[in-house]
Amino acid sequence: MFKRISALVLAGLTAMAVASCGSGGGTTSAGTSGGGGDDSITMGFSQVGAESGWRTANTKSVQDSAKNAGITLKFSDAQQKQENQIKAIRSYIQQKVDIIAFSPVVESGWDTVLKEAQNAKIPVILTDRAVDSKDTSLYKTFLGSDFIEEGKKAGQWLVEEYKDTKDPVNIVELQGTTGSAPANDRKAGFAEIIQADPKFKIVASQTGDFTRAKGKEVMEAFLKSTPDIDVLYAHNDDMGLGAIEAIEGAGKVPGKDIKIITVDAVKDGMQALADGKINFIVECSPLLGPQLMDLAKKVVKGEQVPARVVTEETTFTQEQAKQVLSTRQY
Ligand code: GYE
Repeated sequence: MFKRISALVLAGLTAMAVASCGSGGGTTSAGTSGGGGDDSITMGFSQVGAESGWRTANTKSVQDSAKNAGITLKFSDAQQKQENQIKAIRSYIQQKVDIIAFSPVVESGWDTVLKEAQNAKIPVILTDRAVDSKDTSLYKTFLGSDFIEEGKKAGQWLVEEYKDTKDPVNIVELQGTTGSAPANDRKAGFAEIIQADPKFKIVASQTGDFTRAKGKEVMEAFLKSTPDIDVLYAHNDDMGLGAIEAIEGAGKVPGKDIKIITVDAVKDGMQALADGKINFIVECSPLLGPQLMDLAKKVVKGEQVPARVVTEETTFTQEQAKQVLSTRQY
């Protein structure tokens, strides 16, 4: 699988890829690595977008780790559009990269393009988000968090927090990108835990597309349409932070009048948690780069890798956030 192809040729092909991705609005850039030589690995990486603090940290982790591992990275940003990701993957196939890694924006609709990569004998690694393809031979491994577990942890905190009351607890939910693995799974994990007690009621649930702007907009609508909101469960920090602006704008106190649970634990989220505006954060680590590069090297060499690599994560209360805030990397 090692390519005897010079950096110059690769650069030329990358320029072609930029042209072919152009109409879809995606951006492509080639990172150069210190590796070089005949046995250097070229990875084509299709990123979801730049929708959140998590994503920015994830992109940096992938780019830095490729450099450190001596892997030449061709990186493209799909701006949260599946069609852009499919175009990017097709262009990586054309360029005969050694390996393709991508974080699928949604779960469905990947079989055709993954089959094309398989036919071209280019291995694929899923990173961060999963696909729902029945044929698991279409990818070598899936590296990322257990999103169901994250949803469960959010639910468990809520159950504990309200254990002494029998009154109804009205919850609004800001979902991530519709059809994405983290939105589907964080919703399902949370629902599974809270359904054990009928006092917990999800009174409104809508997508905020994992962005601050959408989180704010949807929370404003919730505040107008839904009286007596006790709890907000946001599938990521960014939507939670947008919602905080909406809550303050409505003259309510986030963290007190409305309790807030989010997922990710990026710096801005952790700051809001330490400030008492968020009540609990379930961590989801974006620092997948080093593990991704290790797996890529093994896969290119033809070594066996585990079918699933799960990231280790924790949770944070307000007190814990105060303690770790200064050392947070992202
Ligand atoms: O939680 C969110 C991002 O796929 C785990 O995507 C990722 C999610 C993350 O936009 O902030």
